[in-house]
Amino acid sequence: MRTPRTIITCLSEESREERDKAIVKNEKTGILVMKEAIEKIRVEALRELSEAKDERHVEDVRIRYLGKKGRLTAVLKNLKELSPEERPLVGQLSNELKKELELRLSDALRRFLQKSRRDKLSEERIDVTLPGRCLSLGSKHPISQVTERIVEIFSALGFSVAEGPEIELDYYNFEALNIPKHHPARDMHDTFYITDEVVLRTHTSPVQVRVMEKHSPPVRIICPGKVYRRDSDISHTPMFHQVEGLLVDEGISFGDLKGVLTVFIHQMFSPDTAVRFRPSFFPFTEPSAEVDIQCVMCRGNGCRVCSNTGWLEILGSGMVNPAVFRMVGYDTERVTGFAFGMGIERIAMLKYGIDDIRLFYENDARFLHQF
Ligand code: 2NL
Repeated sequence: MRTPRTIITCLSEESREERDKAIVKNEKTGILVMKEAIEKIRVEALRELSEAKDERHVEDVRIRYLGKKGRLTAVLKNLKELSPEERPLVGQLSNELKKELELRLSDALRRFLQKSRRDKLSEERIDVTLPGRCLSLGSKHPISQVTERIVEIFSALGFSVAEGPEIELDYYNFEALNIPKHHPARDMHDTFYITDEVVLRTHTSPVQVRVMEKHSPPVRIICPGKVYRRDSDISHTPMFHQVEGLLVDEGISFGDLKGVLTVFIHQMFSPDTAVRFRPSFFPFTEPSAEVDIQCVMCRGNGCRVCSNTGWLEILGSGMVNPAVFRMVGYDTERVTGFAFGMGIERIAMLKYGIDDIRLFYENDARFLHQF
């Protein structure tokens, strides 16, 4: 058990002597008993206070000694039971002790408050030497990067960018492009139908039809954007991106088509890439050609990517079918034009050597940050 190191007294030496004399005088009246009782309260209160662990304990001591039902309060309440001579002496002693205890209690309380404030501050201390947290920056999606590059190349060749709705009328998506009612492309299994007359566009050609309806030739546009088909495997997703191009003017020939697309391929891949035009069929072009490039992986020697042919198909093209021009009111005697279309995912996969189209849509930052 610890005893308090300092004893606070509110009495001067002279008054202490006077009091002791008075106590001796009143010895027979039992005042000594009272003095001892008060001293006992004092010793016990101070001991308890010295053992207090926190503010709550201090408050507890205050209540038990100085509170309404406290031990010292009880002594003061009973003063009236004493004789008139005894009363002032005991009263003085009790008041002294009361003052002393109040002082010690507020002292202890202040010490605990300071300590908890110090503890809180050191808990909250910031280590300014720690390295900062890095902001993780995003990067442009490879599909956006490839789209921007395609737009850049065709812009330099004098093409403008045109955009249009992704939810499209059957008329613009099929009818105006000379795709007849029972063509396989219109099948419920290949197209997302909203209603009988409304579809999710399956290519960006309807944008070109809308531009031709509004503007007379010459027209030089490319139409990048999202398109939708009911397809899903390692090389197909229900939504993908396409760029289509259209050039209409007087005297446009298949030679112009070959020249423009060859320049595009040489700028998109490398100037020494071999290009091949292969006959094909599309309802909206006549004649039509599939465009192949020398395999970018094996440089034409044959590999898994080109199925050992040495060639990769990268776009479809052709001279615009006069039936399409008639739908938009163009004079087929005066103007001719060429058009082409390519899948951006396919171009990006070939350019970066990616073998699964689904990687573009998983949003795995480790994949996306590589481009
Ligand atoms: C492909 C083939 C092609 C077109 C798209 C087109 C647009 C109009 C008129 C005529 Cl308005 N043609 N577009 C022409 C040939 C091919 O795309 O394989 N795309 C991924």
